[in-house]
This record gives sequence, structure tokens and C-alpha cells, in this order.
Amino acid sequence: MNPNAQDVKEEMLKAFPTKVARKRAQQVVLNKVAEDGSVPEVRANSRAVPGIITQRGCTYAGCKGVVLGPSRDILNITHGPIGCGFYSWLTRRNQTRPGPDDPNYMMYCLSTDLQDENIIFGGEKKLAQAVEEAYALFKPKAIGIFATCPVGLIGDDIHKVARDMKAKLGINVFAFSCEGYKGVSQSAGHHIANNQLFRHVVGTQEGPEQKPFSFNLLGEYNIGGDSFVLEEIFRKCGLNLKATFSGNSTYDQFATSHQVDLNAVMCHRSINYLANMMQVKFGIPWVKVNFIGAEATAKSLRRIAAFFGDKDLAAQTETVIEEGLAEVEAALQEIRPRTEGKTAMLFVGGSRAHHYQELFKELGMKVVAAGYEFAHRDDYEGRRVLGSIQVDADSRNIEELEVTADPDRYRPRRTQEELERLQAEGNEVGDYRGMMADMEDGSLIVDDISHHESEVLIQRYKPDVFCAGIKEKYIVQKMGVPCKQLHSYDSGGPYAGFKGAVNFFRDIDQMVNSRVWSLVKPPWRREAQGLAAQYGRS
Ligand code: CFM
Repeated sequence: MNPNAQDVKEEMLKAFPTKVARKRAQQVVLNKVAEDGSVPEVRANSRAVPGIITQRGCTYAGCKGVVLGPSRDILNITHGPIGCGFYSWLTRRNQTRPGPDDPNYMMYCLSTDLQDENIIFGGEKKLAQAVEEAYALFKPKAIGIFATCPVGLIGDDIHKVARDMKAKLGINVFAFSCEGYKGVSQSAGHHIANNQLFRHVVGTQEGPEQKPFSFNLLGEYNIGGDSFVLEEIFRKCGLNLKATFSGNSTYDQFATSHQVDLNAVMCHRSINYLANMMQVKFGIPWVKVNFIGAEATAKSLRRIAAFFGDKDLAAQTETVIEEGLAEVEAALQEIRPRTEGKTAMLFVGGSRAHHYQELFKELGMKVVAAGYEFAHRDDYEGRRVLGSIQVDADSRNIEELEVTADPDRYRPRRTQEELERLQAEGNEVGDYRGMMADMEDGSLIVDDISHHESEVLIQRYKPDVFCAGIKEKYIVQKMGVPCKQLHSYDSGGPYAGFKGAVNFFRDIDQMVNSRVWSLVKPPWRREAQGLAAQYGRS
């Protein structure tokens, strides 16, 4: 029996001081989907309360780690103390597959290793030296420079260094003012990364003539090999994938990505900025897709095929879907009887807490609570609320680029009527309906969940699996509940597409049906074992 969600909410908040409880009350919401699809308002993208243990990361993580991290042949240099570079060194399981002669810098960790002296006298010279040294060693096509907190505090002009180096070396050098403190979470880093990629890379080369059905996949970072699975599916359908931002892609693909006819947006949170800017400047429409979940994959493939409106493409897509679903169905027949009726919670990032619900639905499991770490209201409530999101001082801190149609290269790929027809057919054209519309009434939505709140949720709901990240994993498991990492997939994956769905079903089956969890005695199952001691007297 599930507990009453309102009671749980009150219990979560009662440990907090009044002011904190008042703020958190706006971020913990009982879901209710109205007839017109609207849902209750969730406070999101606001500062975490100091002292609360949040799941969030920093702006530098969102920019250097998330969006640029998977790029294979852009040489990424962290300008800052060595720790920022070291701890962002390939911890995200993003994979890439270069050809035998292609450069691959992903396994390197380059840092300017700022010292006290540089903090006092400035680090620009050291940065310029580092860029020259890196160029001499690797001869890359492009170098990205990433600012860390102290760089912003001492005021190094990294953009000037980038300009000077670009002129001197004759390669593309660009910088990101993604100091960790710049925004309230890694979300700000996504925006900064989108801006600079758009400004300095996208559309800087003209490639060969476009093949038919060319598109980019935006917001797919090839964690655990997801992109590899998707690339194969697209190839089988007869689609031509140009660039993936940024899983398993190259600088040249980014630079020529403005030539395609469609952008398919997977992770709305991290890359909707680029999708919108490319639409305004080049006339490329975007559709929302989700390749997590077999049905979701089928729906997304049909959405892309519908956009291109070609009979043969549609037929080939249906064949691929049929094959894929057959494989998934066979696995579900075996697994679903063991997972049916179990419960899950997902507290992850800015899109997976939504996307992965598809896979749990297919397993017959119920999602009782979910939330994002750092997503915005539109990811919860849908883009329909965009106009009513208040811009606060923290968001104003992040640059909004002024974008206009390119005088020579703007080419509307579809007429307004065609796009409206596709949207009317349910295709989320330039639209995202958000997480809550897909969740049951009465489920709990918790934005930027804290450690304390997770504990209360687990104690009260005793879910069969809790999905989060490495920081949460062992605390959750000590409570006798398996924790599936949905950032790194633990050592598993890929989980995208049809093959990925089968992998996920097997992994979750093992987790929720292992008897090992009943051997863990969480604190509330133990007898009261108060510690007793006496002060010694002499
Ligand atoms: Fe997008 Fe991501 Fe995510 Fe994200 Fe991330 Fe990630 Fe994530 Mo970790 S880009 S919002 S900043 S889907 S690294 S691949 S898993 S928190 S839900």
C-alpha cells in the first residue's frame, strides 16, 4: 500500500526551519494532470539551500563535462586548479569510436594547474602558454578553454587569450565563461556551452551536398554506448545522421551541422537553446524525441519519418520498428512477470527522470515519485509555461544570444502550415510536454531533492528500486533498497533503442529480484540500540 503523498510531503518538510520549509514546499508537489493537460506549478532552477545536501553539480560540470566532454577532436583545456580538471576527467562513461587515423583526445586531461602565484598575478600568460604547448603536442583542429571558479574571481580574460591564440595558431580556439558558481547548477553550463558552440563552431564550414533525410541528434551524449545503438537504427531506417551533439561526433560534423533539414532533440534541458538558435538563424525545425523505451523509440522514429514525409522511408522505418519491438516483446514475456507491480523512484539530472519512466512502464512497474536535479519548469510542466517563467538574477547572469536569420543561409525547411499539421498530429514540433503530463495523479514530484528528503521517501514508500547517481547510491543501498545509477548506468548499458531496452529490463530484473537486499538491516528495522557511556571520574 502506498502512503498518502501529502503526509509524506509534510513529513519531509517538518525537519526544516520555517523559511526553508516554505521554499521546499514549492518544490515538492503532488501531481495532477488537468483535462487540458496542464499540471501544478513546480518551483525549479532556483538556488539550493546552503547546508542541504543536494545532488547538483556546478556550471563548469555542465559545460565542460556534459556538453563538450564527449567531443572527440576538440582539445579541451581546463583553466584552473588541477582538481577541477582531474575530477572531470572521463568520469561520465561517454564513449566515442574514432577511425584508426582519427584523433581522439577524450582520454586526456589538460589543465593549466593554476597556483597561488597565478591567482595573485593573473593566469592569462599561463593559459596562453598552455594553449601553445597543447597545440605543439597534438595539432588539433580546435581548442576549447573552460573557466573554473577562481578564473572568474581574478578576472582573467580567457576570451582575449582565445582570440589571440586563434590568430597566432590559425586554428579555431574558443573559450567558455563557465565558472562553477555562474549559475545555480550545471544547467547554466549547458546554456553557456550551447551559446559558444553556436557562436564559434556551428555553420563555420560548408560540407558536401546533403544526402536526403539528413538530421542532427541533439542532446545525446553516448553514455554507455547509447549513440552507437541509435546510429545503427538510423542507418537501418535510411536516415542520414549528420552530427550528434555531442556523443561520438567530430568537430567537422558540428561545423557543418547547419546544413541538415531537422534537429531531433533528445535531452531538452541541455540543448534546447541550440535547437532554437539554429531554427532562427538557419530555418531548421526541431522535434522532441526520446529513444529510452521501446515504445518511445518507435514513436520517435515515426516522428522523424513523418517530418520527412517520404513513403519509402516510412515503410523502412516500420520494418525496423517491427523487428525491434519483436525482440523487446520476447524479453518482456520472460521478465515482466517478475517485475510487474513493483515500484520505482527516479531522481536524476534534467531529462532522464522523465525518459526512463518509459522503461519502467514497459516492465509493469509504477513510478511513485520523480524529480530532476536541475531542470527548469518547462521540463516538468511543458513548454507551454515558458512565457510565465520569471527571470531572476541568477538566470539573468547567463547570456542570451541575439539571433537573427542568416541573410544568405536561412532556408525554411517546411512551411508554417506543414509544421502546424505535424504538431496537430501530436509530433511535438518545437515543443516538449514535460514530465508531469506523463505521470499519474498523486505521484510526488520533488525538484532538487535533498538527502534528508530521499531518506523520508525511502522509509515511507520502500520502493523496489531507487534511481539516482553515485553520490546517492551507497546511502540508498544501506537502507536495503537497490540504487540504479541513471547517470553512468553503473557498469551497464547501452539502454537506448530496442537493444538498450532489453539490457535495461535484464539489469532491473536482477536488481529488484535479488534477495540480498532483505539481508540489509536499515536503521528503522533495527532494535533501538542507544549508545550508553559514562564519564570516568578520577
Ligand atoms: Fe541531459 Fe544528460 Fe540528463 Fe544532463 Fe547530466 Fe547525464 Fe543526467 Mo548526469 S545532459 S540533463 S547534465 S540527459 S550528466 S547525459 S545523466 S545529470 S539526466
